[in-house]
Amino acid sequence: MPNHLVAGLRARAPHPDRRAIETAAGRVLSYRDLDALSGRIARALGALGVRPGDRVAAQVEKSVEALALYLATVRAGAVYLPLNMAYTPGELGYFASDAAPRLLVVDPARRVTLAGLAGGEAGTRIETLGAAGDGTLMALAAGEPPDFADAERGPGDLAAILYTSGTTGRSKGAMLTHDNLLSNALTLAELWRFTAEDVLLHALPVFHTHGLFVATNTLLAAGGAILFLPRFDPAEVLRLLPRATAMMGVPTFYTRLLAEPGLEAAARRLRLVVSGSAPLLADTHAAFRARTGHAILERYGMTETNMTTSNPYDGPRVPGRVGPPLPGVEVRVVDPASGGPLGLGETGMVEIRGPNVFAGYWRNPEKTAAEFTADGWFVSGDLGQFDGTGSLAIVGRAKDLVITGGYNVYPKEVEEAIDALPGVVESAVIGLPDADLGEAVTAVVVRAREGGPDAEAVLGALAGRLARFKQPRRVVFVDELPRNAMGKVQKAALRAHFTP
Ligand code: MLC
Ligand code: AMP
Repeated sequence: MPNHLVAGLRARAPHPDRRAIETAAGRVLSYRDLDALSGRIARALGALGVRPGDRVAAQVEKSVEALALYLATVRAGAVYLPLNMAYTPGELGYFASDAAPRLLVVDPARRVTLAGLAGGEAGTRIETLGAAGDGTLMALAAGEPPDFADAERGPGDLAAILYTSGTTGRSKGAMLTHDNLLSNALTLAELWRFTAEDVLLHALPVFHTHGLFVATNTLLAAGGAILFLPRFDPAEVLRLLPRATAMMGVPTFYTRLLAEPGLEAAARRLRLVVSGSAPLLADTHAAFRARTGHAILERYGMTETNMTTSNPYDGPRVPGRVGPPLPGVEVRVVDPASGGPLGLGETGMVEIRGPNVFAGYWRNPEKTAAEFTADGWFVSGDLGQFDGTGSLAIVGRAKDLVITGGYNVYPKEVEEAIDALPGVVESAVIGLPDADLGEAVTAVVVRAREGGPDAEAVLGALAGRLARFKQPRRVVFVDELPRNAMGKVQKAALRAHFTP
């Protein structure tokens, strides 16, 4: 048995001399180089005691080595668990205890702070990897030979666990199989016409589905090249865009690029511009088209399902719609109360079934059971509506979620942190429209009559406890929260009231 994901990605591998990755600083790795790098790391993982099925967690800066660590983990038959660099040590402690990784790879600057996470149920070891490819893991890998026999793994074996914030405040690990990732990569490569001639500008983080799987796996599956930027920086994107044939991003990338005078010239060689992870405003779509001639192709996905729908490559890319289901993927819209099917134009819960849908939440069968219907459909928590052409629109969310700059923030987690402060009676966290981030995290707080904190004190107390992107941009105070007859806080009313 081969290694399902790696063998599948290699099936259309170009000549080993072809470019796989080029960094913004001009470092070039061919497919052969990338193979050798991930091979050395895979051997190092083995030397560190990582066995098939073990979890390898990584909270590291974006680098070629970080990407190679992902590939090495999968080649070794282990399960990759990437973590946002913005997570605080407290947040990281939860992931480490829940996932029980055999190995935790961290930035060299954090080794001392995070040393307490070693040991535990899986005997977690800690190694380091820095932005420049430095650190103890690479020192070990450098001493290993480049060839590595990939561990045998079947379609249903786990390749990765990605944590998504939970409505109850605790993150859940979405278990993604080899075939979840491979089937999606092959489908997208074909649908979006990626070939070995393509060069993808990659400015997304590599700890989420979008940057790690949609951008990376799809390009590797097609044998194309990745132009790898350490982060999204508009000036750097404009400098490198003329060399790319395609780019992928969250809507904030495109609104920020529209503020750049050189956009038209830089975008001339592109054949495809993809947006996802959050709703793309019709205005952004129109402005980008007017400036560059490109109709941004919007697609819809989730950590649990990878990509589910996409606007067509040929044919109309309708602003505000995310397109029909991908080939092999089924989507239905149902009445959230009865579960019964709804007709065209009717808004209801989006449910998804197909090879893209994850295997469940890590060590959490109750949550898994709660989010699947009896007949095996995943309940997305998004509200959608089909039109007569079979194209889906995401028109809202049933789940209480804020998406800021493409990052998800579950209000409950922030509310719990605010409610714990002395002098706070209760709070409600909402997302308000924001021209840059799509939605901005906003805290609506009820204080005790005396001795309650001011906005600065609330923000000061959250700093260091919650990742920066979860911290409110604005704190407002009210005498009481609006509630419905059931006593539930009416967040829609709060949003309406505070939207400028
Ligand atoms: C950074 N900050 C954010 C933020 N990103 N705050 C709220 N929301 C965000 N998204 C903080 C910074 O820490 C900083 O704090 C301050 O805001 C200003 O930072 P900035 O320099 O303006 O932000 P920047 O670093 O440029 O980041 C913005 C961004 C980035 C949009 C480029 O957030 C990003 O790369 N987002 C992509 C997210 C993503 O990949 N999502 C895919 C999920 S997968 P301070 O303290 O310095 O002021 C998924 C499935 C699917 O959803 O369908 O794809
Ligand atoms: P995540 O859990 O980080 O993977 O975020 C997934 C969520 O992002 C989905 O459930 C949607 O709410 C949202 N999302 C992703 N793509 C789109 C899109 N094109 N339009 C609207 N919402 C989207």
